[in-house]
Amino acid sequence: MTSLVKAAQIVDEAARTAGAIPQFTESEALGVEEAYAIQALSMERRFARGERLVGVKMGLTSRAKMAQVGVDEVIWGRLTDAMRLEEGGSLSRKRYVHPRIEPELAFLMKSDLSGAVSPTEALSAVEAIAPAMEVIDSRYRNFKFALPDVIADNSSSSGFVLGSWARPDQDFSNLGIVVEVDGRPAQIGSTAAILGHPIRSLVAAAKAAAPIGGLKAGWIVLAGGATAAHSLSVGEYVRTTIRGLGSVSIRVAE
Ligand code: OOG
Ligand code: MG
Repeated sequence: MTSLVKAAQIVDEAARTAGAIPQFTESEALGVEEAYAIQALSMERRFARGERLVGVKMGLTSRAKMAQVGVDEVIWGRLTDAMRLEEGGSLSRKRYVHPRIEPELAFLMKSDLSGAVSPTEALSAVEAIAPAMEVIDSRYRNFKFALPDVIADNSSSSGFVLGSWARPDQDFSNLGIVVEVDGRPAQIGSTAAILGHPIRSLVAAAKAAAPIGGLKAGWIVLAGGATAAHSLSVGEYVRTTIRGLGSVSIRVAE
């Protein structure tokens, strides 16, 4: 069996060099706890190269996302400063294996939050919310994986772009979402698709992050894609608008 350290090196190298790898679960048994240990070890390698932890991403928090990848458990991963893309800027297609983009709602934390919390407690720890997009890029061939594989691979997280921050004391339970590609609607949805209300994703994040010390003030939390993800091609201009919160966009360069 591949050691956790070796597996962490494999996923980290795949992410760093944009090379596809076979799924671990194709050739060996891998548990969810071991998978999170691999994720932690692989991210340690990035931190050793100078990247900084800036938050967490929640994944598979909507039916559309679960159906697209055939995994139906909520997962989480780590966000680093190096993964942040400039709003209205561009991403380089060749730095990814087979990138997809998805609409997200981002939380900016005002205070620490950890463990079992209520939606009200979670909301009072939020400084601001923003429309966002996440670039996901499974390091596994054909974007195919089982639950432990995707967890080990930092839950496919590869980049994120944030729109303008807005006050959290507004009703964001059911805001319309449109993802446009070159001006044409590619995905349509609602924030309600995220566990019924995006705040539930923050509740889940506080619980998930408890073993690593919980969510910290200043961190960003991505609530999870509200629609299926869109596969990116060079030249595309993608813009996500969340009704009442504004837009966020990115261009795909070579
Ligand atoms: C897994 C990551 C899921 C989300 O927002 O649901 C995710 C994947 O789709 O590759 O980021
Ligand atoms: Mg996502």
